[in-house]
Amino acid sequence: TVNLKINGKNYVVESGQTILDVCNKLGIYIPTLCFMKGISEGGHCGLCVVEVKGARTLLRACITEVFEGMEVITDSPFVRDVRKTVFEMILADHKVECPVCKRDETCEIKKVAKYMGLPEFDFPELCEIEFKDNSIISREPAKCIKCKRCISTCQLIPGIGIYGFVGKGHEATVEPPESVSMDETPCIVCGQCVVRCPVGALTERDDIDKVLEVLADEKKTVFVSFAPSVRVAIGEAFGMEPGTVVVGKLVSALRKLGFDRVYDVNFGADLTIVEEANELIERIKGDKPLPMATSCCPGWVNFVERFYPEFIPYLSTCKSPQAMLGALVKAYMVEKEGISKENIVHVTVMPCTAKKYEAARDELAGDTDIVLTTRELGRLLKMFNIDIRDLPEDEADKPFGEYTGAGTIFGVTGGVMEAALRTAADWLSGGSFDKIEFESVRGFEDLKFADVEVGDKKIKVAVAHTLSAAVRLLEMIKNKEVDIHFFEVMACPGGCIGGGGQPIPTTKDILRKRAEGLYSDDEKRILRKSHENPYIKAAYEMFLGEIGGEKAHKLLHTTYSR
Ligand code: HC1
Ligand code: SF4
Repeated sequence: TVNLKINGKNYVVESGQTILDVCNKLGIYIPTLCFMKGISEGGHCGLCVVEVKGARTLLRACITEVFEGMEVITDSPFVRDVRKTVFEMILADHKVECPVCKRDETCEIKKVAKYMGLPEFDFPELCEIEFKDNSIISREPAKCIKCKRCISTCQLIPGIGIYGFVGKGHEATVEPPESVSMDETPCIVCGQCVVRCPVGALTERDDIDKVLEVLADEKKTVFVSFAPSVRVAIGEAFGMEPGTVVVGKLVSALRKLGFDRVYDVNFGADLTIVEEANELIERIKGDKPLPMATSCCPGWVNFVERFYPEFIPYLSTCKSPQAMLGALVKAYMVEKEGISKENIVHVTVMPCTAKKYEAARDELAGDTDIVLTTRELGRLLKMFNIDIRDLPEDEADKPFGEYTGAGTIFGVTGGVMEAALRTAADWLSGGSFDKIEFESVRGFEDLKFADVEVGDKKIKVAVAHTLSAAVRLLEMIKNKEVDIHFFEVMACPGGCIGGGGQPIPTTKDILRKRAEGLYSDDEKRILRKSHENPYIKAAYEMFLGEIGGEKAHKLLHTTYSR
């Protein structure tokens, strides 16, 4: 430990930490626009300067380690003055359009501006860059403050490295190579850069207008469905505690917006499990390639198609829950209700930017028409002054709004695996498998292995989240260092609870709370195994025929490309 003084008070703290680390833990605010623990710790923005007794200049708190006897002043007229100049320079590079900026109150520049109070600012000339890239991951270079967070995020989380600096000095911008649009890069659209951007320079393509258009069109029957992890995150957009399960209020909110039917992607997740567990058992018994990989995360599917195409045969052919639900509901409405297909619209609310990409895939054409992220739904509700906190609990429409606990845990890493094991183990043991919770696939370790004994059989599985962990697993499989039947990959840290479309910020603590929310939703359900969902059973009996049969295959399975 070291003894030091901060703002005149004595503290004893662990050695080896920076001043910023120590102050963050003590709750002493030091502004910064580039620092992000584990991602960007390099001292780029210059806002975190502090006075250290004996030093000839101000020092950056993010890169200066504490030492015995150190005396630090984090805020003084001099420190403020320097920070003000630094902030003016940052603003000079930033297109200020706060009233219409998507980042709204989550913008980190606004937080710093609040700290600055309302001093006389030399308001800089507005940045003149006009270019805007309207890809699914939209870039607005005029707002970029060159903090480098996106550069390191893309290197560390998906492990790709799309972004770099183009140009020099004041003229430099952060771009994909040769300044192509994001759609032309091998970006897998996970959106992790978006949730780490401190400002509105990286956002998701905004599809709110498309939703308003179909809701206003009387010819259209518009059904909406929302993903597992949206129910534990959307509350945050309204100041609720992360992880609060707001499924009933969310249903009310969507009805208020005017959707004709409100369904639940969790039903789609239950359906996916029934098909996927069946596919796994067929693969174990038959001669199709093993291990089988989950295929519900489009960030992961994009990654396999772009970087590991030799693994395409291992991907489950099951469509994702989003696509399965869309395909089933549309076919059902056409066949049973006589509505013509072109007048049915499926809108989804997803924690995920890559789901926008998935919806546009040729192989899944028509299953999903418009995808909104959790954040976009938050903005849409605010446009109509709908505050989720004030709404009563309501129930989703039957039959496609009913779900089991297995469906809901899809939203957290290990959840798809656990849901699949609940069903596969039951089937392999002839319906006598009592265990519901599979602790061995839970938790935030980025790569986990587990063996599940079912009678005299053993199912060997692995779970990875973040693609850098997935790459380690793929290399082990290639080198025959592991022997497994089935593995789950989710591109985002923590799975979809940490998706690129979720409310900002997403910290480790927030991830933990969202995960707890999903597990508590699971625990409260009477039915916790997908194949026990009575409406899933009815869907097969009345409409789909056999699990894994011809009609199920036509509607619920897909192929991959590239
Ligand atoms: Fe996910 Fe899924 S869990 S992929 O993370 O399989 O997006 O929440 O909706 O489709 O169910 C996302 C979440 C989501 C699908 C399901
Ligand atoms: Fe999307 Fe979830 Fe995959 Fe992230 S983990 S890319 S949020 S599906």
